[in-house]
Amino acid sequence: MAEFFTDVQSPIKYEGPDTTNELAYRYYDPDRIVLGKRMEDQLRMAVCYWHSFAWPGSDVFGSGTFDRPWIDAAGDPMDAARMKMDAAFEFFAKLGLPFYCFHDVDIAPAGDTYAETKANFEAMVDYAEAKMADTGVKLLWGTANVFSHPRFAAGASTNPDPEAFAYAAAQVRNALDATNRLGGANYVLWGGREGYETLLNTRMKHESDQLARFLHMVVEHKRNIGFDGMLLIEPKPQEPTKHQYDYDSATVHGFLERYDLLGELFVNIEVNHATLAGHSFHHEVAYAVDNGTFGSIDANRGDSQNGWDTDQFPNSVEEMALATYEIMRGGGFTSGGFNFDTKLRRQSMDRTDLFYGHIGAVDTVAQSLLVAAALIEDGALEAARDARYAGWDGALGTDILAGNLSLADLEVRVVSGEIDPTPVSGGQERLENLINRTLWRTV
Ligand code: XUL
Ligand code: CO
Repeated sequence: MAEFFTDVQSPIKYEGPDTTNELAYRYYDPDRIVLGKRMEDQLRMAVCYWHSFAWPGSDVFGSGTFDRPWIDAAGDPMDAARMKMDAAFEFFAKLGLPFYCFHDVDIAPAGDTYAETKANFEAMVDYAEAKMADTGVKLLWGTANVFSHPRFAAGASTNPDPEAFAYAAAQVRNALDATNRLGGANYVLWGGREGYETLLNTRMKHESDQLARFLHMVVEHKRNIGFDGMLLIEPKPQEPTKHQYDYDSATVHGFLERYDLLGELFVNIEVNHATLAGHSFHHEVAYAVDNGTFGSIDANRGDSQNGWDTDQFPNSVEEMALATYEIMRGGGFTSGGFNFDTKLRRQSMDRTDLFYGHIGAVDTVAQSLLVAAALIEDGALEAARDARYAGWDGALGTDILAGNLSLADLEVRVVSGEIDPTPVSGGQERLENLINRTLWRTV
């Protein structure tokens, strides 16, 4: 079989922070025990198929720039799909992460009819099954692309045309079955076109009801086939659609509650989607952890100077560490993990750039875990939060929360002068210093 990544002859290894080898891990040490688990099991990192193997490096102004013979391959599209998968699994095995993720359309070409597309997909799922057995690489999640084809221009489940809904249902059924067959740990639903461009032609409530019906059908199918992974919604506020219904963690939480889906679906939080929603990644993760909807992460980063989804490889330990702290504070991942939903820059055209991008990202996530562990073991951050809310453990706080006091009761006590709050410092700078000291000490 052809070898595609000839600059890397053996799997990337942990060599420690002082190594001069650019193709080595400095912090990701899979067997190191952190917070009671092997680092590999704590982080559950994955490579995504779409940006790394199916995307040629094109943008809206220009065509692909990347050196990817499996994308440019002439001839039988199934031969090209197998070549792409050979390259992908060679990369996965050499990078040494335990997981990967894919969309149906990433791995198999479309046929002239749906039946042909399905047959192509099934043949490629067989091929993937054999590759997974050979390499030991596992599937963190599968998903269906129900946003790229023109039939989904007005949405998948939220399309005004029920035939588009039905077509999306067919694709999701197949992708969920394939994920189950491949032992996938989760299944993701990103609603790229589940939103609207203009209210002039849109019935928002009708579209929300359609989306909820779709999700109930997915839950029912999951039960029927005995899939025991999590179903994950991936919030994003906009892009490609002007306004998406799964705007952020809180919006998804409200939606799940409204349509009786809480406990059935969880969130896959992407860093750059959080920032597009006007939140920090830290906020999105903390919201989901606190409300029992946390599932998994798409790790990447945006660019603070522009407003679109740049999907860059993460390189800020601070940004990752704050979110990782909240994940670990909540007990860590169950079936989720860190998937690198990341794109190389268009000028990073060499195949080896895929290694550099991932190695830096993996080390960033590994460092973030070390910082999170140090913060948890030190306890000062949580102690500061506890101290700030200590009043709520006293008689007044407990009585308020227990519903024993009315507005009128409280007013009586304020009028009598018994209650007269004294402002106290929030200590933000002191806590920022604590974070920085922990970063400097750990990294
Ligand atoms: C798009 C995005 C998707 C999902 C999977 O912004 O993040 O790649 O992760 O469909
Ligand atoms: Co994503």
